Amino acid sequence: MTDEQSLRRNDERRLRLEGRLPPGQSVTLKFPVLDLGIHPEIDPESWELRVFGAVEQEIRLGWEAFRLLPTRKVTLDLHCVTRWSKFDTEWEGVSVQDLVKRGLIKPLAGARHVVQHAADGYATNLPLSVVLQDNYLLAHRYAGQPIPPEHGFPVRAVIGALPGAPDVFTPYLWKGAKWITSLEIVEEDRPGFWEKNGYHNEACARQEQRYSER
Ligand SMILES: Nc1nc2c(c(=O)[nH]1)N[C@H]1C(S)=C(S)[C@@H](COP(=O)(O)O)O[C@H]1N2
Ligand SMILES: [Mo]
Repeated sequence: MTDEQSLRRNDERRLRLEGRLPPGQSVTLKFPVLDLGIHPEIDPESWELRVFGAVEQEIRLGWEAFRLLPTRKVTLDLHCVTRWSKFDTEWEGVSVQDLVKRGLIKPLAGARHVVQHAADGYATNLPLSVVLQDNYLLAHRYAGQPIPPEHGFPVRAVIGALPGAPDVFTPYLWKGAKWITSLEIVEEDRPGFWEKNGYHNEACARQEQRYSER
């Protein structure tokens, strides 16, 4: 067994004991890249994040405006539906909860869901209540560096488990759009790319909601 393999096995034993390894998952120390195969090259200067739909007023935040927003640093355990989990990943970025609190985003009374759209044509949906949780972030930094291009530069949505907060709902990693360009707030839920293609709409990692029953 190589050093890396034994390190991984020790981690896996510890994380399982700590109750942090969801059923059917195993530990990876690498950071696999999973997507539709298109890696858009985005110039931050021309990037913008649009928030539209069931909101009092549509907003567009360019890179400079985005970078002036308050940020949070969050440590997340990432769970991918393809069965790898990566623990204690460090992200910095903007919390949608903070944007709502500051009145920058004003969801209409009937707003219930959010469709995240990305520059490669990908989309994924989440309940608005989940997007407002502490474990959902519009991240512009990973591990103290700008997000690597293949992981979503300049800004990606990321969602994972908060170590020590097992009761916070945590879906699989596909529920965060890399190269994010807009958040569409909607009243009626609308499935995204994988949700239309057989994956579970809620996607709770702890409950192993991988595929839809339909
Ligand atoms: N824009 C975009 N975001 C995406 C995807 C994609 O194809 N395009 N794939 C999703 C899937 S299926 C997974 S598992 C994660 C993988 O993130 P990673 O490549 O940083 O590991 O990104 C999610 N976000
Ligand atoms: Mo995935």
